[in-house]
Amino acid sequence: MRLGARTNLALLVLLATAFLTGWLAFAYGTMPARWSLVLHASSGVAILLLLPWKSVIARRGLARPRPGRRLSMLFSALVIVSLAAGLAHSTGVWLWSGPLTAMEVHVGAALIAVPLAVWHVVSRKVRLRPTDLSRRTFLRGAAVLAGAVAAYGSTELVVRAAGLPGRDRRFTGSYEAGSFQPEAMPVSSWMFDAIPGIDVSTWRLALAGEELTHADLLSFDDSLTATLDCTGGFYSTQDWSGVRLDRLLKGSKGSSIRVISRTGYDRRFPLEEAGRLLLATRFGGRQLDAGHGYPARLVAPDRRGFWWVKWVVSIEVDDQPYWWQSPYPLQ
Ligand code: HEM
Ligand code: HEM
Ligand SMILES: Nc1nc2c(c(=O)[nH]1)N[C@H]1C(S)=C(S)[C@@H](COP(=O)(O)O)O[C@H]1N2
Ligand SMILES: [Mo]
Repeated sequence: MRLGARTNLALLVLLATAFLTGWLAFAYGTMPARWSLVLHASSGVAILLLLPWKSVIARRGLARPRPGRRLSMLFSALVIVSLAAGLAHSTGVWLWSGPLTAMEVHVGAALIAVPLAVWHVVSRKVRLRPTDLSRRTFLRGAAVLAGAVAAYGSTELVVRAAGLPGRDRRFTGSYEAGSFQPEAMPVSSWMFDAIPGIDVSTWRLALAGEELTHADLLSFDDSLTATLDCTGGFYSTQDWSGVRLDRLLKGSKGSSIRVISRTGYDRRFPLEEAGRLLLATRFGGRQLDAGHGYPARLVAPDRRGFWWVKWVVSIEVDDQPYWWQSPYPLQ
């Protein structure tokens, strides 16, 4: 009984940690992503390690004729799908089927599981006693975590020793795809944005009261090599060219830059970053194609793919702080 309460409590902490560190990893295109993922993967593996104990609790629970048992089964299935897809992605044994990547299945199943997890925990009260929060419990918790870090470390060693595709992933966990081969670069979107049909003869870039045509943009030739790292689990490095935003914005005053797509999708950046942002019209020496953001798309080095706004129609500078936006796009 007590063991049951502690197991459930440990699962609660681990589920919350996995969920938060998963999103934290997505917030970075730089090294903090790696540390978030070490914690993430360890808590994920710890959940896996506790499942034999949890199955004893579950069997007991299922024996009671309590309403909502089916929802608990659905919740279990989603957690198992998420765990399996996470491991499939990290080892590389399965990376996609049809339109979905293993990473999308991993995150999608976890997202659908959230309301069920809340319901599961709220409707099944775990009665804690003071002794459950003793030094001993704390030490056991630490032991579970240490075991999980070790288990995660060993999965990484197995991936390398067995030469599984997972050994070639980047520090964000993403796999290389079509680098320096624009025609082989995957096309992706954050959620459901469809590729708009854009006629360049009427397309204009709205820029602080001014309007630029596609031909105006093509007269610039700023270049940089940068890696687009999609949270869907792939990355692709290309030579991009177009125009740097500091050149377009010529000393505009304000605190942030808002880059807006034809589809309505938008992201805000600190104004100081203008010199590192490129509005690209070409990649790999050829024109962008519709899927990759033609006629112009943002290149945001060291930021995850969702910052790389495609089909840009407008760039604004104003006083709103850049962090005053949803941390992840909502469309
Ligand atoms: C990996 C995550 C989890 C899975 C897959 C899972 C699954 C299940 C299943 C299938 C049952 C049996 C059916 C039922 O009683 O509804 C159950 C029972 C239960 N679960 Fe969970 N659960 C998880 C996490 C949690 C957490 C975080 C808590 C609370 C903090 C919790 C508390 C309980 C309780 C109190 C029972 C009832 C046990 C009994 O009646 O003897 N579970 N769980
Ligand atoms: C129920 C919640 C979740 C659980 C239990 C879970 C568990 C896992 C596990 C076991 C792995 C494989 C770890 C390994 O390399 O051995 C993994 C990988 C990963 N998860 Fe999750 N995860 C959850 C939710 C999320 C969410 C919500 C996100 C993002 C928003 C996310 C992002 C990732 C990423 C990027 C990887 C790849 C790490 C790598 O390949 O190095 N996860 N997860
Ligand atoms: N307008 C718009 N731009 C967007 C997105 C979107 O959904 N709509 N998705 C972003 C995401 S999540 C990624 S990973 C990249 C994908 O760029 P690619 O299709 O050139 O690989 O575009 C970004 N720009
Ligand atoms: Mo993405």
